[in-house]
Amino acid sequence: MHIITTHKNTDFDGLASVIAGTLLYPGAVGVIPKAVNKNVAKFLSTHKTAFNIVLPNEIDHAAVTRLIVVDTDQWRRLDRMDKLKTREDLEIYVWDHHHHDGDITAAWICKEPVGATVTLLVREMKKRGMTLSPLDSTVLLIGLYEDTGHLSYPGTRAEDAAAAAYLLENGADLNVAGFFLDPPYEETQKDILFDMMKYTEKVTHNNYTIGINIIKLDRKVPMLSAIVSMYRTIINADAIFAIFINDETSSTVIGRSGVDRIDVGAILRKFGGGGHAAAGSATVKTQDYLPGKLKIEIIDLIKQSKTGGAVVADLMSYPVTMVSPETPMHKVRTLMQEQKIRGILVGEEDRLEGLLVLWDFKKLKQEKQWNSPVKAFMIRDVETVSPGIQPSEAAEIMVKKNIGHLPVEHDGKIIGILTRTDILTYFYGMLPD
Ligand SMILES: [Mn+2]
Repeated sequence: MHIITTHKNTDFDGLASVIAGTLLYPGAVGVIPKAVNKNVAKFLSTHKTAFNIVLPNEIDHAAVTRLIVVDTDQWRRLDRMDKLKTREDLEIYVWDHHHHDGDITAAWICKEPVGATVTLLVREMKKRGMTLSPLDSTVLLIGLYEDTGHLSYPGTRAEDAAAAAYLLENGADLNVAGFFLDPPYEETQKDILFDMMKYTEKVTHNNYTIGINIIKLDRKVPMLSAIVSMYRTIINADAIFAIFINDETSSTVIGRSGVDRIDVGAILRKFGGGGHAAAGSATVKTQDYLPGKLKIEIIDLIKQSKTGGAVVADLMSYPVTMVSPETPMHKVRTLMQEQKIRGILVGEEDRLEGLLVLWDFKKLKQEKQWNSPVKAFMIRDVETVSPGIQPSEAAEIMVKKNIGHLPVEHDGKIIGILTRTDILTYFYGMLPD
């Protein structure tokens, strides 16, 4: 017997990957853990019989000869599979997209950092030229959309979008997908959301705003992660960590991030949890961390994180070319052409007096003006920035003042120049080394 299973508290990517597995490995049975997320439970209540899936207690573990694990690579996350852990004759395959290394030793493994595990299985389906039913395509698309935030989370790869295209070609129904992905909020969820809004501690790190909440739950609330995601958008934070006190014994931290540089999964792994850069969670025992202590530890980890990002000094160009204010315009033009630069600083020694950009050449109306000194055409009121500020701050100054060149000043000296090109290069992820 061949079985395919996934992690407990199964989300749609886990379910979709199991169902995709039953299509890729004909004859294999999908085993869905007893504990599944609320929206997955809602989906299964009406769709279960359409798929070849059973519960862990419905299988004969002794008869299992091949175990296919999807969307995790950790034994502790599987439901009632411990009996298989020590079996030496068992063949194990793993399909996963999580960054960390788990403890399941597999004979064959497909592990790549795409946005959703189902993307990896879809790639194999495409390779085999398979066509899918609209129902299968729909559930696979729900998994893909849930894990990638409709292809919007920073961890989304081009291949995820290609997988979505394939599923839509095969008839995936966006109305059905939308129904299960954005379930209506009920009173309990609204109460939690209002509780969160009453007070959020905000921490600023490297120009990013991170919200932290501690909320006491008086009963089990489904869809907490959806509430946290929504809350992050409402308060416009770059990332959010919500600590939910379940009872005296444990708290659950749910983190969401909208920026690549705050890796929620990496932070929550320190507390025994996991996830991706954009989304993660951890359940923490009160005996290890009281909620207040947990909050302080999370803030510390955010502040220590090495992925703090570049500063202007990392992006600026140097050395800078500076000409004296008396330099004739024709010389300035030649210099800029030779050096292929669009702006040049004007000054003496360390004293910056002005800036001339390509655009200023348009001020020259007569040929003889090319013999005039640059000081007659330069911009005198030059904005400078310090090397330690964030690229986003510098970008904001450029936008506000509508300028494309910012001389970088340190201890009264001009040490470099930051241009729009430098900023664009940075924001499109091509940080020069
Ligand atoms: Mn996943």
